[in-house]
Amino acid sequence: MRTQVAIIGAGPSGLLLSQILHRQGIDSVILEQRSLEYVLGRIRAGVLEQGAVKMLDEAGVGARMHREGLIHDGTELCFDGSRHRIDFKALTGETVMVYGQTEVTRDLVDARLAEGGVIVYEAEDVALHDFDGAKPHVTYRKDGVTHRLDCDFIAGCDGYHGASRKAAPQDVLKTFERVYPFGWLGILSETPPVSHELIYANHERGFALCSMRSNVLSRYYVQCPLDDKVDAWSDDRFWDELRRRVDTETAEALITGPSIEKSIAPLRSFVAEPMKFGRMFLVGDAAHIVPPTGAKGLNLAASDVYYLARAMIDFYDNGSEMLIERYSEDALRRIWKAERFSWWMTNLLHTFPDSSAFDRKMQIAELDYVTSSKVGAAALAENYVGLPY
Ligand code: RFL
Ligand code: PHB
Repeated sequence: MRTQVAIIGAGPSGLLLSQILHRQGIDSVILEQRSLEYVLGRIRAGVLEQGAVKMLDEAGVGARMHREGLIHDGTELCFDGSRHRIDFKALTGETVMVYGQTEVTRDLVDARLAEGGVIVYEAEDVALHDFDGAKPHVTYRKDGVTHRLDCDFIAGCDGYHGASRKAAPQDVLKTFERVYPFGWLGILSETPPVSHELIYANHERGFALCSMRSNVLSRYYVQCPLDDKVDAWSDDRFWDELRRRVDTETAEALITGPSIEKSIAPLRSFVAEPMKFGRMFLVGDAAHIVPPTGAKGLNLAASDVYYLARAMIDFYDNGSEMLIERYSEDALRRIWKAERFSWWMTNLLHTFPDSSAFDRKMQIAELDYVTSSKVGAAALAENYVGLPY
């Protein structure tokens, strides 16, 4: 089999890249190690920046998002027992869109399949070859048979644990990492959200977040020790802990119900440099991870796709390799700023096991500054709605 771009991974970055290239007449094949049901079962990100919304529109998959997504003009920070609003719209002129990653993925899969796109699910032992030259290829096994896919470029969109980053020459690859000493325990429940905007709460017992997927589906998180087991958290224990970490009004307004999903995610900051190795590119989580506090993971995947699709379109339309050569540099400039913001939000809002009474006072002083100074609030808002591409 031959294609122009071999894409490893059918998560949001692989699907979005394939769809945008297709609309510009560039052919791709996606190889995904899991099944479609497995990919759609993962509950992950929930907040889209305007840049990501624009990318989905340009990919021709924005209709349902605009119908069902919730536009948020601001968010609330809760500390010392009260809530303080950050007005994104007034501070930056921009808003964010609450629309789950599962829905984004579903819309992209539907579009790819409707337009004749090839996604090979349950592709095993995907291996990348010869990307240091002009004729790369990928091999994989499907139903016990080994296949070969020849291509011009390989896009490694296969997430943090994928094969692409591992295939990069390890003497060239540099990695930067911070592992945080806690996780987020998240639940999804078929209850109306407690507030029409997200509430990020700093509390000495640990961080909490009130989020949502729709007007009838809520997503809540509490910070928990890394070694906690999901089974140790009954729904009642979760709701009690959440109530203790938010202000009284929010705690009293909270409508609880049985959880329909419950999981613990570790928090990590990670960047791999460079993101280009000859004719192979790393995209999205394959190259970088952010802690979810700034809601940047999925949005960074979209901006990587923007830079890579632009470069490939320029290559096929004009024969120019200039943007291809610059992909890593262009993408990393934006990535490091999102890494900084996510790290800053994480430090501001979480309780660290070794933090002192002084550290706690610093957090409260900074939260007070951010919520009472227009400049402080604007810096948070500008980063949250997303820096320009
Ligand atoms: P994905 O979504 O991980 O997709 C990668 C795809 O590649 C497949 N794959 C392979 N395919 C073929 N061969 C191999 N060897 C392969 N290895 C892996 C995988 O099965 C998968 O389908 O990466 P992508 O597309 O770059 O998208 C990135 C986003 O998914 C990610 O940034 C966010 O979901 C991060 N994230 C969150 N971001 C937020 O903004 N807000 C959140 O609340 C949030 N929660 C989360 C998250 C990520 C989590 N992970 C990675 C465990 C919660 C979790 C639990
Ligand atoms: C979510 O709804 O899952 C969500 C929202 C905002 C975040 C992280 C996760 O910062």
